[in-house]
Amino acid sequence: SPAQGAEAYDVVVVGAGFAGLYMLHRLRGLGFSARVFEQGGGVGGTWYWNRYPGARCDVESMQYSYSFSEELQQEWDWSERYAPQPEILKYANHVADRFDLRRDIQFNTRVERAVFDERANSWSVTTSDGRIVQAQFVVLATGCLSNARKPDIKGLENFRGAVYHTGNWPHEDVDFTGLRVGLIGTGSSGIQSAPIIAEQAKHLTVFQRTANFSIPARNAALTDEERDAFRKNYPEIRRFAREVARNGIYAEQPDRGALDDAEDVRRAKYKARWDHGGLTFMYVYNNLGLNQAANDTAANYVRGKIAEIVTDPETARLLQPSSHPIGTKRICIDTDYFKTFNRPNVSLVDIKTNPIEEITANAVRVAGRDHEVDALVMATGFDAMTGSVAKIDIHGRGGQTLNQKWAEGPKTYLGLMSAGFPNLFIVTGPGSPSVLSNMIVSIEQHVDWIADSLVHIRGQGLATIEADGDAEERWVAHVNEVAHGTLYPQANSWYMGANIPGKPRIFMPYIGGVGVYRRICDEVAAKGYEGFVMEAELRQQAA
Ligand code: NA7
Repeated sequence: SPAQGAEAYDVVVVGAGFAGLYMLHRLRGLGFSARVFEQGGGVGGTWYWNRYPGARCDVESMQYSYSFSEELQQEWDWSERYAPQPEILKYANHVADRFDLRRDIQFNTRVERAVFDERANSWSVTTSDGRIVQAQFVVLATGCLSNARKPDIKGLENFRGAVYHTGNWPHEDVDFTGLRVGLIGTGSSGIQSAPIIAEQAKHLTVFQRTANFSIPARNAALTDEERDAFRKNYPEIRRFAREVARNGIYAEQPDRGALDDAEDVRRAKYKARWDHGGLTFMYVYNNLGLNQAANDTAANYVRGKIAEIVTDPETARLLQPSSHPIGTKRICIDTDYFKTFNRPNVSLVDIKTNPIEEITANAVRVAGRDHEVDALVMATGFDAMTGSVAKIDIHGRGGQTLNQKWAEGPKTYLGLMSAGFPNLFIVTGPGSPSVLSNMIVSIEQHVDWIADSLVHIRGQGLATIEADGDAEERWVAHVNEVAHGTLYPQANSWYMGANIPGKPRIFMPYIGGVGVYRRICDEVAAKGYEGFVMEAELRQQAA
């Protein structure tokens, strides 16, 4: 038990995004005392920070929502097929209010350090306001795309205009009217924001390192009929998303491979999905992620579309992705992205062939030419999946830090725990489907699993739960093996840590599918938490 007088909780939760909010709600319902620390000034996590123009979820709103409360899912009205960031943030705030969560959340507070006390079997958690609190358990609900990364580009500090990062956007309105804007990065954030910035700015120059595949969203207002269709069928939709769909999204599942259809049939199917819009483009066939020739058919279809949309042939050529199979970098979902390059005030600069030489006071220099800009938007992504965990100085058994242990890449058992770090859970950590799935489906599954395990521990009067080292090794090998049976590791993606110089190249998420993964987690629990070590007594005290 913690030192007399110290502030103590059963559980400290780090982060008040969708994972932290639901974790807190479950813990309360089970009678655990809990405290959430959140670095932002409000709830919502990634949706609190990513306020850039055009920010939107690429999972449809009726599915990118909690399922744990029937009243909530019946009563909340999503306005569009793909919810814009302000509406998702409003939803997160609604959930916080509706379930009275705020009183246990401390905002504007970072967790800086967490040290496991092997004698007390509890964590000492140091926060940025200089306090230390004790907790038997710590849950890292720190998010997968939450540590925005501004790259080190030579001369950036000399730039005299404003520099923004999409993942850390100001709360006040940013007005680009009359300005020449430079946009660096063409992942989802760059692709979503470019068309909107282009409408406002005097000129937009997009600096592209890797051309990306993007599918039209076909976003539209949701009708009452569409909302009702979901609401009536939610039990089946949610069951399917959890148990059947590989990525936690209810959609028609492919039953054949791309090469099983004749060319004209295949094109007709791609066209139908292109016209329908959204992520389901990739579910036309079941082998696009597995077979290069199959993948080429989809990739070529999209390249053809880009060539049709973009009028200038050289720009069209540059915008056609060639460096990776379609889908092996997160596919983008856009509204008028490619069309934007037909505007007279938009230009594309290839920084693959000739990388940015330097940024000067008022320009981005590429191949000896200065592209003058008044403002810069960095859409350069995140230190994904591990970045926010790594920022916390976590000490487990024997004083080992998690950063030391993960120096060659993250190691977890089921993405939930890491050996040597007892009573420390991660929600949607590396080694779980996380970013390859509808995050809310994965968050709910992890939070429920963690909640159940805590009830088990309390019921049995146990002191600790910890991943067994051998079980962890086997899981890491399995995650790796499944990934290497696919085309995914071919891309220099953030799934691979490839966007961060020096980060180990490991395919981080588990690609076996959310249904398979859920069954594995459930079986592990049913077998008395197989692969986890649980102790009633204090290991070190006996020694
Ligand atoms: P992403 O998908 O990581 O995209 C970042 C983009 O920035 C990508 O085009 C990168 O090119 C580019 N980038 C990164 N560093 C540099 C440097 N140093 N110079 C030039 N260009 C650079 O981040 P997003 O925010 O768009 O999206 C993240 C996820 O959020 C997304 O996948 C959805 O799941 C939601 P690269 O491809 O590395 O060559």
